[in-house]
Amino acid sequence: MSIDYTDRIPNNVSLSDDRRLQRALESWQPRFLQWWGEMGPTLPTQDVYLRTAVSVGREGWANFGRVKLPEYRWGIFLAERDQDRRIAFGQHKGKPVWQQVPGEHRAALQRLIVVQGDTEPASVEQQRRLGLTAPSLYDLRNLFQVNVEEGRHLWAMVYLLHAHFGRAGRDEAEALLQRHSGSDDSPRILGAFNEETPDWLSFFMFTYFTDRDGKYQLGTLKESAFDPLSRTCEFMLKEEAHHMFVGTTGIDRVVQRAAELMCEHDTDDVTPFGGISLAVIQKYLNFHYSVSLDLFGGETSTNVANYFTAGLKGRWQEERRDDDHVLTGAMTALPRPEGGRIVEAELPALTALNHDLRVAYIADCQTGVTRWNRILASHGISGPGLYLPHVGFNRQVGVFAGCHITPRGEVVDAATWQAGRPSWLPTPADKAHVESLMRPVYEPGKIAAWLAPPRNGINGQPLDYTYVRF
Ligand code: BYC
Repeated sequence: MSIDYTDRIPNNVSLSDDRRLQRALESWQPRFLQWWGEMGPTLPTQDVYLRTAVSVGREGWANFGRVKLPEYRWGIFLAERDQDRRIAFGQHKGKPVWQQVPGEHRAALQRLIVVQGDTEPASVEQQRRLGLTAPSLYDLRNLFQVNVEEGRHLWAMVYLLHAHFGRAGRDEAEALLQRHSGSDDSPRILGAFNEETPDWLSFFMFTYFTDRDGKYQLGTLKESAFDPLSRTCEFMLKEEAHHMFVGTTGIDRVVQRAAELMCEHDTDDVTPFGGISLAVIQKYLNFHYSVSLDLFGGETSTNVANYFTAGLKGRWQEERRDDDHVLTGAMTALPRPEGGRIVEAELPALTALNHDLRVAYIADCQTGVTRWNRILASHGISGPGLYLPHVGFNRQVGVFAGCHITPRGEVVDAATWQAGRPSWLPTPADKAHVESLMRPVYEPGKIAAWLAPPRNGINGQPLDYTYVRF
């Protein structure tokens, strides 16, 4: 079904057939716009070259054009419905999926949707000042693309809350605009979304590591027996791919520039030459990776076992798994700290599903690291290169919380950990250096000196295209 852009709220869910729902969402819309005005991008612009979905099919979901940011058409888009879709896992496996929320799963589904919804505006809030220091118009445009789509992902969750959870859902939709990233009084729900994203290296790390958690969480919600949630997440995943592209290629470009300066000046410390040294890149990587690992919840969780058994949240690529998809009685091995060592423990697979998802995520994260080391190798830089720190490093959630584990996976005492901290996580001096490089470059085709230019423009446009007009 194509998207109706004549409606105040563009949608492919026949919103005009349900007047009550339409009115409820139309009364939420001005509050969303007010939030966007107050908490969205701070940099004023005339228009931005953006992609907007005009239908969910292959041809229509990526239409490019110049858009005035406050007039972006945030809408409600669900992937096409598969009339024969059946539940793929858990105790209801094989039965038809649900178009309505079953009473007994109301609270749990609402919780999952609220947690997912809360992350979307949080990231816009975290990134709101980055427009003031973009390294090029190309990057600035990518930032705004990510921001408008996170705003649309908020709409996606708010639609589900309004359409399926009655008064409680409407209250939760309000609360999504009232919590704010980093607020003392009403912070965002998950840890990583209360951290700052003060500079573009952090932004690239965030879009590489934290948006990738989004990919994996959305992938599990796409398996949900609650079909509207599944279809919503399926479409969100398409948009999410570009966010991770921004992260992957952003870090590519920072690493490439570091490598060029290392060769040119025959040194590892490229700080005096306006680059970011590999040691600092590694520290930013360590921080964003470990904070993102926390987003998967505890290694053992009865919540996740209940979600799975009830059919609310599946596993990554559930239908490709070669097992019974019910997992009663299945066991799995996972690492945990014990008496100063890290050992493998056998646990019921059902309660270890957060760990299961994290394993797939970690393998995916590793592909970026391999790619960045390949860039270094292509400049003749061998040696240890960049790496993912140990899964227990710097963790606040799960079995490793409270432990002192080095990036290389040694269990150490608190004093040793504190002494090592400045070489593992960004120090005030590292942050000050990165911050000092953050100067806006807004001339078409020009690019800041701390990163390499992108390989290609957006949608076939040249690099010197005016992606943003002021
Ligand atoms: N910070 O049983 P446990 C994205 C809470 S990112 C604070 O171990 P569970 C995006 C937890 O809520 C994807 N609290 O974990 C990316 C629970 O509290 P309650 C977002 C945390 O429930 C970039 C308690 O601790 N989507 O889309 O199995 C830009 C015990 O937890 C944290 C989702 O997360 C934390 N890090 O799993 C934009 C999907 N971790 O319930 C967007 C929906 C845990 O006892 N959420 N807690 O009060 C979920 O599936 C699960 O709630 C979680 C946690 C995976 C988050």
